[in-house]
Amino acid sequence: NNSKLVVSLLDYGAGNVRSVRNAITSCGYTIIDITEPSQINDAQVIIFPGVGSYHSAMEVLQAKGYDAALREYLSKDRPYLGICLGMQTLFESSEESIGTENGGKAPSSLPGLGVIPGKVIKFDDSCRSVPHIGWNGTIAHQVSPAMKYMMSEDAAKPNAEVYFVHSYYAPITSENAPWVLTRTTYEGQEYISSVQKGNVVATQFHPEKSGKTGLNFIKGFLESVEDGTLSQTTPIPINPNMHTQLVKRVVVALDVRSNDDGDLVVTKGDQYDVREKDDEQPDVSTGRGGVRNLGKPVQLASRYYTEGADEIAFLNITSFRQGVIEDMPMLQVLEEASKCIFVPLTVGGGIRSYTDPESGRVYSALEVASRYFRAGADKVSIGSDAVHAAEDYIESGGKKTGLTSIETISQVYGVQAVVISIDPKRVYVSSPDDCIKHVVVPLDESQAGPNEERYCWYQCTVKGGREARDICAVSVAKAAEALGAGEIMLNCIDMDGQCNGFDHALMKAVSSAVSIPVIASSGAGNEAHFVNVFKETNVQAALAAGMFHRKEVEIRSVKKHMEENGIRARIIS
Ligand code: 1PR
Repeated sequence: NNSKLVVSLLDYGAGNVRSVRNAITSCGYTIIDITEPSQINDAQVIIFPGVGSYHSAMEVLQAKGYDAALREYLSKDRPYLGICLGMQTLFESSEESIGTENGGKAPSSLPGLGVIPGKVIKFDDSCRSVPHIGWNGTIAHQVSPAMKYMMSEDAAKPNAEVYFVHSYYAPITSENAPWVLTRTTYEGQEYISSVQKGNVVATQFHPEKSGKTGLNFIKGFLESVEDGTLSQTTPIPINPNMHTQLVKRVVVALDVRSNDDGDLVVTKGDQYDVREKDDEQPDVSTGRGGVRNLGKPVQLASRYYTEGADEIAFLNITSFRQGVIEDMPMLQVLEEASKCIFVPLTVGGGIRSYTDPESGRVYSALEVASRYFRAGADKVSIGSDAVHAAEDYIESGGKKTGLTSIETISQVYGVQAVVISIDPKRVYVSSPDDCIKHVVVPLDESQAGPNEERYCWYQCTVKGGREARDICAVSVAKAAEALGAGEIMLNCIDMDGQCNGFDHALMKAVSSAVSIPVIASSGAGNEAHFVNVFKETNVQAALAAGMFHRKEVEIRSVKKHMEENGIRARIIS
């Protein structure tokens, strides 16, 4: 593309817009950054990827004087694409503007840009997981040139799934109905998933994280800005009986560490032990085998993106040893990965506050996380530090300090950006009465303990399974949710690398105790394990590592098997 069109990006510095940049660039367009209000009027086209909370977004727009300039730009029907909060801020107001910054006590209702009638409200979490995270379809209300490469060819079917992550939504009303470009259904709730009137377009979904479909949307939008056709939309008959569905996600995890030669490799453990058991040349001093090497992080992750992974997680598994702020290789992995991978990227390992031993400088968990977000991560996953935060929270009788990594990061980047990685081990007991402090779950016969125990509790560990704590997985999950986590990645050390399927008892216990989404992890060995965990528990995603790294099973065959068994998956062509 030799386009002359230059995209003006409104990045107010609140989060990761690297992926939006990468997506625009990969469609062949150049970008300039808006750094002062006067540039708004001069723009050929503006893309505004809102990040963070509604309140903080409006606060920054006001403080920098962008709000008035934007209102004027929009009133002249100039080309515009808002993404996520960039769509929500077009409405009159949002429930989210009730300042959670002040513990929800001080309402501070900053108005939105007020271009579209209506208020953005929160999903009811009494009957569905909130946030709405993942891949869902869209149903067109208008035919738009922006959608030319992503509209379903079959009018009776929704468009291909795109990636959403939000707790608040804009309901369709009679006043804003003419704006609706597409709608989406989340567990019975219909809402506006994109809008367009004239040259003003906005999406609740993240096109920059929606794989090929999302890139096609950006391409369709920018091409039609360029050839002046963008505003040529036509309404289409609305079928109120058509609905979309959030699909179950297939996630791939890459456990990353340096091997003994100092190269960063993807490795994979057996119950968290990542060293070769039958190494012909074990280390002479320790007698231990080398670190299992299953490939290069970015290369492997790109392969999984092309093969249809819905999400990719990089876990820095030796982060407890060194400070991550200096861990440039891991930051580089993120930077490189986000250039070619357009699905959500999570990074975990070492997200905590850290004191540099040389300078004595203290880096807060928020600073550490910010480095990763700027490098291209969409979510951070917190392991050990979440266990400690949960312990303190419970011990204090449920008091929030506002200072934990979970609280500080979710306040700035939103709850959806904070995943908690739990690494529990089973502790078998003969009867629930043997352990009153922790949540004890029944086990079926095949899972019974070494002495035929038919119950267990799941003891949390820190430092990659090396240290066990006196707290169970259910308690950590509940405390983390209360502190502001948006999702739980639930491992199980006993099942890790065993290829015997996921730990259903654990998945059920945790997913029924929290309302945030749970990702099942550890133990997948074949396609049927995914179907089983989705049928028998309420988890929203399932993660595997070893079976994909060893090329034993392909992502597309997992998804095919899911669809054949009535579980909706995102199938890519
Ligand atoms: O405690 O915040 O620094 O985070 C450390 C992170 O590193 C945690 O997310 C922890 O789970 C992870 N981690 C630490 N040590 C290991 C290890 O293996 N020695 N990996 C480790 C945990 C869990 C999954 C794994 C699944 C699926 N790996 O990533 O890939 O169990 O595997 P499978 O499908 O092959 O069974 P902090």
